[in-house]
Order: sequence, then C-alpha cells, then structure tokens
Amino acid sequence: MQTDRIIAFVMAGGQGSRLQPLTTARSKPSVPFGARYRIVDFVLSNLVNSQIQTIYLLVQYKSQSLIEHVRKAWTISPLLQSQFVTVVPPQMMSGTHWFQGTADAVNQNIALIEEHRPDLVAVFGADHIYRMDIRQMVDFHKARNSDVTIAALPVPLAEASSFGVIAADEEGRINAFEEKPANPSPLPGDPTMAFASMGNYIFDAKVLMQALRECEAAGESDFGQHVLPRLLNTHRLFAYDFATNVIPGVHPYETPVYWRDVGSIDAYFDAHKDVLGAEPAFDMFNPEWPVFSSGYQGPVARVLGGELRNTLLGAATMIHDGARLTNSIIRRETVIEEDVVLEDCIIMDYVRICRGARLRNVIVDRHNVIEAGDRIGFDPVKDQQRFHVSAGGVTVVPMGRVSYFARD
Ligand code: ADQ
Repeated sequence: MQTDRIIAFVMAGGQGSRLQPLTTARSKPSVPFGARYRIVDFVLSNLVNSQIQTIYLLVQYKSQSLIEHVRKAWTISPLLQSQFVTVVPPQMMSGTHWFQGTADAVNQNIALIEEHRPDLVAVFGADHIYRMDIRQMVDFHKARNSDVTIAALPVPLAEASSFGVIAADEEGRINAFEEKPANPSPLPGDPTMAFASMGNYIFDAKVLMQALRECEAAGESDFGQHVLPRLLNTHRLFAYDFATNVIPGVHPYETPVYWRDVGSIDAYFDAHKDVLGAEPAFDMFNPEWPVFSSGYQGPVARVLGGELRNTLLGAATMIHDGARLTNSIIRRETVIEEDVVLEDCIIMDYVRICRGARLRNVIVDRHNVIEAGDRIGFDPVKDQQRFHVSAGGVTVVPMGRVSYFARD
C-alpha cells in the first residue's frame, strides 16, 4: 500500500515535427493511435492504473484537440477532489511567457506543488506507447533513498542520439547522464545497445523545487539538458530499468516489455503493426491494466459483407460488400464502400473510402473522402505530388475538411 503523496505533471506540449502532417493541427500527444485511442491516453492510463490520480497536463502547441479530448475522456471522479486530470496551458499561473522548455513548464506551475505539498512529484512524457506500473518505480525510488529516479531501458546504439543516455552502476546509481549525445556510450557488455532515458522521472518534491529555482536563476529550462546534469553532482540519481525491473505476474505485462517512441511517421506506422494479430506485441485488451479513452457512445461496427483479415474496426464504422481489408485499422464513423481494397492501412475517424479505391501502406487522417477508383500507395512519386510520403514509404493523406457522418 502506497502512503506517499504523489502528484504528476504530464508533459504534453511537444510539437511532434517529425510526425507531420499528423501534427499540423494538433499536438503529438493528441494524435490518434489504434482503433480508438490518442497517444496521451497511454501515460494517463498508466498513472491512473497506478493510483496516481492528481494529474496536471501541461500543454502548449496546438492544444485545442487535446483539451477537447481530455474534457470528454478524462473526468476521473466528480466526487473526490484529489482525483483529476487538469489541463494547464502556459501563463496560467505565475508565468509571463510561453513554456521555454520542460523544466520551465513545471517551474511556471511550482505553486501547484506548494499547494499540494506532495512527497514525490512524477514528471512524465506524453509521447509513448507502453504499459507501466509506476508504483514499481516508486518502490524502487524509495528502496534506494533516491532523490531522482529516471525510468530507462536499453535501445539500439544507432538510435541513442535521440535520447538521454545514462551510465549507472549495478544498483542503478547514475554516474553519467548526457542529453542526446552525438557519440553515445554503449552499455557495458553490449556494444550494440545504450541505456536510454524514457523521459519519465520521479522527484523528491523538495529536491525538484530547489533545482527548478536554481535553474530559473541560471536561465535554464530543460530537464534533460539542465536539471538532471545539475543534480547529478550533488544528489542521488538512480535509473529504474524498465526492461528488467518489471515484476512479472503482478500485472500481465508484455514479454518482452513494450515501449515505443512514436515520434516519426514510420515509427508510428510500425507501432500499429504491434497491436494487430492473434498475439500482438502490444495487446490492447488487458482487463487488469486497461487503456482508457473517449467514452464515445456510438453503435458498434456494421459489416455488410466483404473480406476482413487481421483488421480492427472502430465504433460506428460500416464495411460494404466486396470490400477487402488486410492488416488495417479503421477508426470510428468511417465508411468503406463496395470493392475497396485496403492493405496495411490506418484509416482515421470520419472518412469515406469510395467504391473500388485501392490503398496500400497509407494513413488517412480524419475528415476525408477518397474518391472512387483512386489508387494511393503504389507510386511514391505521384503520391508525393498530392500527399506526404515518409522516408520509409508510407503515404499520409493529411486531415481533410469533410464533415462526414456514417449515416447518409
Ligand atoms: P524529447 O522527447 O526529445 O526527449 P522534449 O522534446 O523536451 O524531449 O519532450 C519531452 C516531453 O515533454 C514530451 O512528452 C513533449 O510532448 C513534452 N514537451 C516538450 N516541450 C514542452 C513544453 N514546452 N511544455 C510542455 N511539454 C513539453 C525526452 C528526454 C530524453 C529522453 C526522451 C525519451 O529529454 O532524455 O530520452 O524524452 O523519449
């Protein structure tokens, strides 16, 4: 039983420039994922399932759709005053400016920490797909009498320059931390991997407040670049190894543990393959650790005919006769007309794919109509003229303006 008082700041202001065009009109945490979720739902579900339910969501860039989503999906308890997800935009408290960085975002809201007087503050990113019992990280933090604990896991060395890279001893005590190093050091014993920060931190509340004040005085604004290196010389910092510390059986985790940074179109597209199949790498169905999302009250999907293989259907979708869908994800209120062929596609909400169209390796963002007989995903040069094509060859049809509902 956890007795510490914990509040959480979820950093949801990320711009997500490598997810363009999905982030043209929304922030990265607000990008839809799977058949009914948004990326932000994963961290929020992890916190709530871990009984950490005093949550401030710090938003900034193009936050309207995120604010709407939180309003509709994340009312935790109308009765208990300490259980909420509150959206905090810049300048809501003491700040006079746009958040300059992650640490500045928390610093501008330091009065919330003073008000709640928690023992611990969880500062978590909002950009990842994973399932995590944060209580296990908190127990690890307390067992080591840690001041700051960073969740971390091994990543391929070739990708390590986009992360904070950690060196730690066998107990997990951190002796070096470098934010996005040009030449990351490999893990001892495995030259192909590096030990990367997941961007999720547990802070002793007093240590955090002191560090934020010092950073502000020094004109510093970022956790990875400033706060953590500053504390490393003076405090006890530990790395919680998410890949090995997970206690199997306490909650049915994926084996091996699943964590994906869906920061680029290709990574985002590939992560969707992980939720498909009979035994997905990341199973959305887990009654002990549900992923919460919108409380949409529409009807279930309607399949009038056609052939569906390894495909997920969102609520109120309609699949017409003769359609053939393979390895695809269809979000809500979308209509797939007669003789449409979809292969490896993500089709978002409020889309109509008209008769006979063929799409392969395509993401169609919300509010679109794909014309009858159209071909997308077969000729990157042609697709490039109309849409966006990723480095890995995924065509993205940007958000449209069609206000469309499944009922004609
Ligand atoms: P990045 O994700 O590259 O690295 P950053 O862009 O600061 O770092 O984003 C961290 C989180 O804060 C994201 O969830 C983002 O949405 C949010 N965010 C960014 N700017 C914000 C702002 N001004 N206001 C509010 N929220 C903001 C971080 C760590 C690395 C670690 C990786 C893991 O710095 O050390 O390895 O996460 O992905």
